[in-house]
Amino acid sequence: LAVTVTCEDLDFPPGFQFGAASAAYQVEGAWNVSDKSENIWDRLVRDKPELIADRSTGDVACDSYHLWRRDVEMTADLGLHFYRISIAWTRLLPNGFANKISEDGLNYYNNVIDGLLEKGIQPMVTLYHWDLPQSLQDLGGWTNPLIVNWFGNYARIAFSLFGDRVKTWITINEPLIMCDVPYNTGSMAPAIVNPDVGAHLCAKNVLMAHAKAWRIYDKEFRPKYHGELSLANHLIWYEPFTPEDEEITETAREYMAGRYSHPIYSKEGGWPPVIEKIMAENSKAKGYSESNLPAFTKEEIEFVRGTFDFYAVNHYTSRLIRRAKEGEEFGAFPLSDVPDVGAKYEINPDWKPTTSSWFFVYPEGLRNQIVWLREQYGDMKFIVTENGYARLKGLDDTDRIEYYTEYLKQVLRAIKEDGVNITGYTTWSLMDNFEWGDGYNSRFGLYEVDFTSPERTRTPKASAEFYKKLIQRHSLNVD
Ligand code: PNW
Repeated sequence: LAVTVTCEDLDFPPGFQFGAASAAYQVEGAWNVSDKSENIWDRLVRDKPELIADRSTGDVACDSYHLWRRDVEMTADLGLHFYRISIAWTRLLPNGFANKISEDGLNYYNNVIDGLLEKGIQPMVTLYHWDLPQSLQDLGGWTNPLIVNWFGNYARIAFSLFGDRVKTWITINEPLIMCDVPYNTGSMAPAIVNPDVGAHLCAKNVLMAHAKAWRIYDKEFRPKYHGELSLANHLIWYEPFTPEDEEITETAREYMAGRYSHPIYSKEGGWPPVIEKIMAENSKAKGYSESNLPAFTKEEIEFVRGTFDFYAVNHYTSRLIRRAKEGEEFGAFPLSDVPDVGAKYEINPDWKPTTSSWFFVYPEGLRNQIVWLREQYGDMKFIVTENGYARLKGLDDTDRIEYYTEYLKQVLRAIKEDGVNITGYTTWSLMDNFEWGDGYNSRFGLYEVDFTSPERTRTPKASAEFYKKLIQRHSLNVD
């Protein structure tokens, strides 16, 4: 029996905001223009071209460095409330350190920010979307605790240059994909395979660096600029494969989402206790003399705890979790199994695959994930800072429209039935772009980009028309 929904049910609450996102390395191009220096992705695509499916690079990408006016025009055509961009650290600070600000880099970001504001679109700015200065990587990058200060100094400069106009900041994008993927699988920059130690050093330093930036903003900038900051977490939702897998699934959630949430959002702070315990046991069993999960001191726990103004959710996909059988081998976390907690994953055959190997469609995952976060950490404001759909090129992307419709229905249910305070939603992505290891094969854009034309022509897809209407009506009831 079909359930009838009234138009009312499909309306978004007043004030709910719609945006779209992109990231510097994926769209800007101009990798060596002016005094911009090399970052770890510039290095990776040259050193290890075999890691990119089509052996492409972000050297030119969408050429947004030169075509930013067109990007702004697109955001205005869609009627976006906000556009989420990221700053390329090496474009603003060519040395990586705070001792030199690039004039051209500064002009570029001023142009984009002012261009958006002229059209009434709020810029949402991410400080770090994975393009670490190679100069800092050479000093250990995210495994060196000094990066907490390096990042803090970069953040302070960005706040002082743009904070008068940028009111929503994301400090760091997806610790899960920037720490666990590179150090467990070597498939993303800096591609250093060191699953026992590297991934966890990165995790702790990322949390500390985020907290440093939040505290700098809170103390030095919030009183005059009144903005909001958070860290964006990539969350793969886990459900039990069988009813007996309930407990291991909850532990796997603590590993996936808890490691990067508990230290910031929980009342007590620090690592999730269950993960701390498992990691201590695993490290001992492997013969290490201390836990591979680096401890937080009491001061550090207090330093990180509470450093948020909202929870930023990046969500695409889900997994089914089960306990590994005796002697069963594990794939690497997070795209495959969760070896540290002894969990294997399965895919529900009903979940449609996409052109990205890690990505299966399960709309309820978004609602379940957010409700879980609220249960763990209490009521707070949530913003979906990324959600989108991967497919091959083509303007007639009705499957993407279906994806957005179904995931947004789950956002509405979380708001209306579960009473979660979700205040905004962001599509990934405004336009097709360099999709990391998938190169230009896997397309996420509302606008198609012709990567064979020097003009990098952008054409709206069917999904762009859909999103525009949705924003106008402030409702999923768009026909
Ligand atoms: C996120 N995975 O990245 C990022 O924030 C974007 O830069 C990216 O384009 C978008 O999602 C779509 O992929 C991910 O392998 C990259 O599981 C890889 C994975 C997940 C997210």
